[in-house]
Amino acid sequence: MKVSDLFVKCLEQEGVRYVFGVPGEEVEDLLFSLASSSIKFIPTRHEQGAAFMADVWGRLTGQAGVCLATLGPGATNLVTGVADAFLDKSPVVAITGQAGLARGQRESHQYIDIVNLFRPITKWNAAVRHPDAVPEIVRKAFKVAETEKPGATHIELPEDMAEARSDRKPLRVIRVRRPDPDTRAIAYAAALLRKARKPLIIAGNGAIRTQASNELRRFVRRHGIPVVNTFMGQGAIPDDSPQSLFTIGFGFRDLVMDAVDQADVILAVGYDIAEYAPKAWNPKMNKTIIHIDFSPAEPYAHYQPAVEIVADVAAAVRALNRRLGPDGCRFNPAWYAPVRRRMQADIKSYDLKEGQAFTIPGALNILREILGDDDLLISDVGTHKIWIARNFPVNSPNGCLISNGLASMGIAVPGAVAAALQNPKRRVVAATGDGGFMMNSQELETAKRLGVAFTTVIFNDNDYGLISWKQNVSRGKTTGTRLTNPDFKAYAESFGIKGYRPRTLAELKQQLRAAITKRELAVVEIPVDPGVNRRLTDQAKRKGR
Ligand SMILES: Cc1ncc(C[n+]2csc(CCOP(=O)(O)OP(=O)(O)O)c2C)c(N)n1
Repeated sequence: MKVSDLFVKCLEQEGVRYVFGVPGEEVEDLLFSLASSSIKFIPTRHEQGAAFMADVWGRLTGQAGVCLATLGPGATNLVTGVADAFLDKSPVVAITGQAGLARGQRESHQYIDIVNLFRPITKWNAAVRHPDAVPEIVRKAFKVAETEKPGATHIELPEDMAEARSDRKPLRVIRVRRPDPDTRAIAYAAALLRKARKPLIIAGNGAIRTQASNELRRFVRRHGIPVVNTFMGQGAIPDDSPQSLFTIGFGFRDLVMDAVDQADVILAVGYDIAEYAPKAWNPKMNKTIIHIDFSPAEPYAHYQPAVEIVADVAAAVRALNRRLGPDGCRFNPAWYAPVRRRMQADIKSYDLKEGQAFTIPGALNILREILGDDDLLISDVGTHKIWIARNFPVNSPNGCLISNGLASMGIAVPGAVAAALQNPKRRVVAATGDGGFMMNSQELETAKRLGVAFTTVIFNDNDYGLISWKQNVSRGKTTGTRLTNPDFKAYAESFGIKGYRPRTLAELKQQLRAAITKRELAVVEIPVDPGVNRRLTDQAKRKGR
């Protein structure tokens, strides 16, 4: 069989449904093999869009999303999305073409060393150097990408290999059982929690994968321990439960720190230090830390666990729950209730009033009312990401996706394409700044062509707002951030997509609802007043947080 056909058979064996990418001459064989398979190749308008689609697909399904690019510029365009998957722990397999082996030794048209380029941003990568190696290489790429902690892998398929022949078959795919937690580690962790006066759970990215969030919910309900989520751990327990203290991870001392400061024992569940450095919540290095994760803790001065439970997160939480028994914790659960009340009142205080300029947190309160718990908000990166993490309560795992490892702008629109494709029944909103929107807005055409439906909400401040916010805090002035923008409504309409630009509060409410409930592609431009940002950080400073 032709190697490109064998390669695609291996992808089918892995359960791949879509390959996102941009074609090129060097991937021609692969494209034609895909065309005669059960897998759909989705041409995107930029390889970065393809990589972000694969990234979000992987995050939502736990199965590797696949992106494809040609050699040279195609591969370099994939880099940001692949790096995002790498740091955000999202399973992705990136495939790139390459020139035939006969010309790799000299300077040559579009030839760069892609394998070395991708090495630092992948868990594993390899080039196909022998036709018979394809089944093992493809299996390994998927296995490594999907094994905890998930991430990106990369395969290079040179054009001469793609047209060679092999009689090999795809390898079998079997689920790897993850290790059970060590009983002595569980006993020690339980003893620490029994003695704790103010225990607190930090739920990270790993707490929303697999069954972990179900187990965590049971654990929290039984023991009453409060939970803070990292940006990527949102929804690990529902924010409407009395134990939720919403989100940590801000670059300033927010209300949540009133609880974090008091906590004596921290139970870190699936927490990734790439997301939020422990120095921020353990500055004096005096907290007792229990680490539960799929892998051992990264050596870090401010994160030296008293015990590390390295196992399947769900199994570890379940075992700890059993070990503690029904009344294993003896702390007074009233300690954190006032913090939660203050946080809830604060979110409500941003409700917009007629005549007032629109703000991001005000618009988020409206969005929260429109979207159900099982719908999905995908955040881009900017001011709005901070507000979404802080002011948008999430009640289901993956109810809100935020890129917070690499934290790359431009993910929301392509991410929404993948999410809408993955579950057409769920309502999806891509929330973005004007800066991030313009980085990958071309993927609206991909969405239109695919016939998927989602709403893009652009918070427009004609500025790289988060950078201005930070510059203003540190220097009292800004530079290099101001932008001008196209007419976003007309821009959307030029794609054949419904565009909205509300001017009054009544219009904002009505147009957001119309856009989201109509189940069609829509773009809503919300002009926003950035003054609210500065007030938040000033207020945090004044309170000495
Ligand atoms: C690809 C990429 N480039 C640059 C940055 C640095 N950065 C972080 S936020 C931001 C500004 C975002 O502006 P915009 O999308 O308009 O959102 P806003 O902050 O105004 O809500 C920049 C430039 C980044 N995170 N990602």
